[in-house]
Amino acid sequence: MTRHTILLGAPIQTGASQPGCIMGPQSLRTAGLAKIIEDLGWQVSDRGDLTITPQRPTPHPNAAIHHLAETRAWIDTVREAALAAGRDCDLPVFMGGDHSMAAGTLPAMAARAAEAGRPLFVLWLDAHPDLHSLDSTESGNLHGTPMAYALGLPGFGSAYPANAHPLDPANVCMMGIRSVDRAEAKRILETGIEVHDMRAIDETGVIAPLKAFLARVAAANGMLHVSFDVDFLDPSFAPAVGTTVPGGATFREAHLILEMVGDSGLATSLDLVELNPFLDERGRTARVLCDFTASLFGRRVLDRQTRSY
Ligand code: 5AB
Ligand code: MN
Ligand code: MN
Ligand code: MN
Repeated sequence: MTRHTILLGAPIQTGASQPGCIMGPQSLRTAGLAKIIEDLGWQVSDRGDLTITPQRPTPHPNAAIHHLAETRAWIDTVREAALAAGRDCDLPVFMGGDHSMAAGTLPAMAARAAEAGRPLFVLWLDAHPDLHSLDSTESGNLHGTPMAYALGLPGFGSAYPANAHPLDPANVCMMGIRSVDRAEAKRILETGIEVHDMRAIDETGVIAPLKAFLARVAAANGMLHVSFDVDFLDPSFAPAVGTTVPGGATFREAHLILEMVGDSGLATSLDLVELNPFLDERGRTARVLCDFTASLFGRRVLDRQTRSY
């Protein structure tokens, strides 16, 4: 049976430190994302881009916070549309937009998993754990908060919507982490989230920890959401991101991770976030992301056309 994916654009940039992510979905479309997935035998529908209406500023006791009202509106809009897309296909692709998008997609995918009576697992590929609450963020950039919110951690008050389907921290696996703020480090210890930072990846490689995680997902008959932040990658080959951190995943590490996830057949949704085309070099980062997405959707070396960046 032909499998079906829905592409959904969420051009959010109010959560990021600098503008540009608003162009993320269009850059992925220009790089040919739909055709690349179609060529792998999937049915692809593009639902276009979501929008929000203008918002009045919302005051918050943490004066550092930027664009709370807009980001909140995006989260509500994304959650609803992501749940609908998730119900309507096998593996929706949510095209950001900055990572605050995941404060909508994660609860939506958790609700979808609950409807199916299955647990949700999350593979988090990022330089950062994004474990700030509204109370703890010092930069005030809300793309640093989606994981804390999705886990149902305190510090959000009523400024974000109530989270009816908090993730189980035992079902989260983070890879690529290399920039962690103090409040985030505390939460990693408190929640016991599995974190493979870049040092651990240097020591063990990606294969063993990823195999173990995928085996847990399979054993639990879990659904698997992959949240892919561009800054997971080393900025030397993926420059189109505002929050570059040196020492990121190599092309080969990232490629292997996405192929292994693809081989497992376990992935049921994907975020592609933080792509800032204003910072790209000749569309290079958008094309890299399309290639990794193709790996997750089943493309293998023998299917591949030679391509250079
Ligand atoms: B991203 C930082 N922790 O809170 C903060 O790119 C960075 O979605 C957040 O992972 C990075 O501003 C958020 C220093
Ligand atoms: Mn992130
Ligand atoms: Mn990041
Ligand atoms: Mn970022």
